[in-house]
Amino acid sequence: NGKYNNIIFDKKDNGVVLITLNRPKALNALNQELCTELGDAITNIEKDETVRATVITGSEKAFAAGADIKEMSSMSFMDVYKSGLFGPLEVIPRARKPIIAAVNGYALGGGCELAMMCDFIIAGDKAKFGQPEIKLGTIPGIGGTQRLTRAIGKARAMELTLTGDNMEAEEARQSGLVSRIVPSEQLVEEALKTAQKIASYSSPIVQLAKECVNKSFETTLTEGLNLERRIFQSTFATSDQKEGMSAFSEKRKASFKDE
Ligand code: CO8
Repeated sequence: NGKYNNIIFDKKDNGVVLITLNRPKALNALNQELCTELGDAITNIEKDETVRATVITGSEKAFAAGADIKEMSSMSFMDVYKSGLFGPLEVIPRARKPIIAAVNGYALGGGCELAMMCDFIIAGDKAKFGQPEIKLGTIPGIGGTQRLTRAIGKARAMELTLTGDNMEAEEARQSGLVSRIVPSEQLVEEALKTAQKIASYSSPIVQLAKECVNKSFETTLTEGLNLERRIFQSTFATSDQKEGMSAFSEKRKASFKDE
């Protein structure tokens, strides 16, 4: 972990990496250094064939309370524009390997947006989500208006964005923002278990499945169905599909080789 100051990078021996945002005094506010480190970590994970799934978490009190307001407050338009503020986080939605957000406590502003960049969110029962930028005289800038609206629908996304109010974990689950809720003290363990399950499958096939689900946000139903069918067919050219189906017939556990 030596090279990171704002995150803890914990590579387990089962193909899973746990990244913990680690600026406790600032409730994990996303400063530029943290974003650069997180981007670097995900870039390395993408290149590392021994990593198959990642969990990003924060602390029990806060996943992340937003972009670092103190760092941003005196910036000019040119500062924000030229620095490409938060650009390093763009590797997260572009990643091919799965990334799970494990959210305890506050996921506000950029924190909510970071969680939504991940493939899915598992939340602790006391998690709170919101886009409070309006209270600061600005608006969400790393996907909040787009991803929250796609996740929970226009009416509630609009209300949350315009009021800056928070949404509790239970509502986040009911509205589809999070996949499920677990007791907060079990959150990280549960997220790691889920990541480990995903990591036990063929990594390239997992990546293809993820690509297809994500495509549903970018294309028409007909095109999405065509892509899915073609990718489904292409899995039959892999040894992992042969292994998975043989293992079922032979009533044994499949041993995937990522081939
Ligand atoms: N930035 C910097 N510092 C923060 C932040 C933040 N977002 N949030 C909390 N902190 C700091 C506090 O200043 C405080 O520091 P100190 O002890 O030095 O005063 C410490 O963390 C603890 O916070 P609180 O004392 O406020 O803790 P509370 O439990 O009383 O309150 C809250 C917790 C409700 C989460 C409160 O801290 C809060 O409202 N935080 C700000 C939430 C917010 O407005 N987030 C949105 C930020 S803007 C944003 O994310 C825009 C992203 C898009 C940018 C795109 C650019 C291209």
